[in-house]
Amino acid sequence: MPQLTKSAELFEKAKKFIPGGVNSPVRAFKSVGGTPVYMAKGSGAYLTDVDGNTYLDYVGSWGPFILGSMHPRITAALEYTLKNIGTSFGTPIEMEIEIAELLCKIVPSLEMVRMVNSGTEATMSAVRLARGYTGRDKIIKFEGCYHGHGDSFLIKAGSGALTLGAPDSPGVTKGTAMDTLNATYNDIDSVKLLVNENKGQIAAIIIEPVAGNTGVIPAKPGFLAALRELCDQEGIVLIFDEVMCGFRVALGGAQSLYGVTPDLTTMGKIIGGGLPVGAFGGKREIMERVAPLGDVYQAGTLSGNPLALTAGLETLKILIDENPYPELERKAVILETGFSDNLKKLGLNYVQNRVGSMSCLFFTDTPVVNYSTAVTADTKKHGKYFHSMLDQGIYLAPSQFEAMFISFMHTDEDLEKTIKANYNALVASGK
Ligand code: KE4
Repeated sequence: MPQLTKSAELFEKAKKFIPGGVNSPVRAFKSVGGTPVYMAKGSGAYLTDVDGNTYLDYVGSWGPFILGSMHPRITAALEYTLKNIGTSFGTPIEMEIEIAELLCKIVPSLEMVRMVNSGTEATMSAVRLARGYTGRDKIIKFEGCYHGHGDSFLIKAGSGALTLGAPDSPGVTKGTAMDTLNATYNDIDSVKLLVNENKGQIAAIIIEPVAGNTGVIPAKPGFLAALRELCDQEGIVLIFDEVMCGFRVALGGAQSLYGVTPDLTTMGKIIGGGLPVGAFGGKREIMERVAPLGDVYQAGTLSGNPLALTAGLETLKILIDENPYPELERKAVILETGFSDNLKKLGLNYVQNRVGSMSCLFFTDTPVVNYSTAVTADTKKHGKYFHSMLDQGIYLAPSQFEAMFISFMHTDEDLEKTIKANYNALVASGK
């Protein structure tokens, strides 16, 4: 059982100066209880906390660390930039062209791309662009999906909003909320109903093509293609929010895995390699509406800064050079199989959803295909499970409605250790 003395002291102090003691709500351990663990060092698949306890890391900074943290090539590239280039100029730099060209080569939907500093900036900008391009106001999102904390998205949102039981946020005006419609994930009829009720008013449909903020929910076969067809028929901009699943489930993201090409794609996490980077891009005809070429305004002081792009570029180059995806799939299957063997031994029918190296163990025996089936999970049992795993040195997302990420640095021994801990934690969580 790790001693969390220093973490507890720091958390008490943090709460004096920072709302809830954290700079992002889902870190606060609210839904699992207990004290958030203050990390002091990350290396590869491991984290070390301020009390000196080490953990196997399955959060990976919420997705960026597909290669593990502090990858030697990325740290070397950052050192070079710091010594020889600089952190930010607020001017165009060559690296911006390099990453834009590379992204357009890798991601099927990208003909042009704009760099920003977070996933939220990417999704906010993509929706504003779709509204500007179509001249329409409404958007359709999916209950439980999370697209960052932009006002238009905090309506039946996932991730931390769902974790805290506040999927709708105060502060979002009625005018904004009325332009956001929520459909049911994996239910094309629910989308068609909204489209028909709002004929000619829908600017965009935005979806996580692999939902990762309601736990992990794969799109059912044919669902994404049906969305594509509907958007083509209705002149609606189809936006794939690949902030989490992009470069995670495949180098070209979910759109390359499923063979469905959106009009716009939003990106983040992995393309920053642990530094703040987001991006949105897609069809040239749409992207040409972005200022200063077009009239849809979007801007950012630190967009495309040399330091963040260095980490992002090096990450992408490693993914291209080393193609970690087959090995990530092999490791993910080991973990999934180990967990399901444990569930069988214990006579438990909990549900596991997985796409590539992102997965979720739901504490429910109901197949999880959308928000309403995800929330049948027993969050109290999940909380006990979480703490038992933490006590055994396994750091998971402190929420039932988040994903578990395997990195290229997790070894088979690490996976075996995790499977053993999973058995003990399932016992501890109670039948
Ligand atoms: P950021 O603004 O947090 O960089 O990205 C927002 C975002 C947009 N789209 C998707 C699909 C996302 O998953 C996210 C952010 N993901 C959460 C984790 N589920 C970030 C963790 C947090 O909020 O602290």
